[in-house]
Amino acid sequence: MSERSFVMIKPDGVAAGLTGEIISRIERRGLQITALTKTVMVQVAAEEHYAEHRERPFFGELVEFIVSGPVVMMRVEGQGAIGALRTMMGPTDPQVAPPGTIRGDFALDVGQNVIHGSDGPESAERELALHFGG
Ligand code: IDP
Ligand code: MG
Repeated sequence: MSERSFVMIKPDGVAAGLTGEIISRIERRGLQITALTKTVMVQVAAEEHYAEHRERPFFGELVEFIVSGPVVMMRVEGQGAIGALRTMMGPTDPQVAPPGTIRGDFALDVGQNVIHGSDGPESAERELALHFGG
């Protein structure tokens, strides 16, 4: 079944020059990028994006990091896109992310783990509405 996901290359990934590599992996997997923009996210959008983590001790640091530089935001569509992208990203903590995953290949720190991808259909629709208006 075709799904839509919201994917974001975080400021560390953009700064490390990984935009092309990550877009290439998504395309080569057979997924469609149907919207794409490079921008510096405003504070309120970052807070809303990570609203589920508002009470976590790392929330302030997380929002500060996300607005610290340009990000590349995408709407990605295709069969099982949400799960396929989460598998390609690897686990949240790059220390346990296997080689071959984006986080396992390009990150070391849980706070700077290169990429975001929606964790389910509801968060995907919420995030796409927030950042792309749908
Ligand atoms: P996810 O990005 O794999 O979906 P979430 O649990 O939704 O992971 O957490 C959102 C983001 O918050 C993570 O990608 C990571 O950058 C950051 N984060 C999660 N846990 C920690 C932590 O324990 N310390 C610092 N940052 C964290
Ligand atoms: Mg998440």
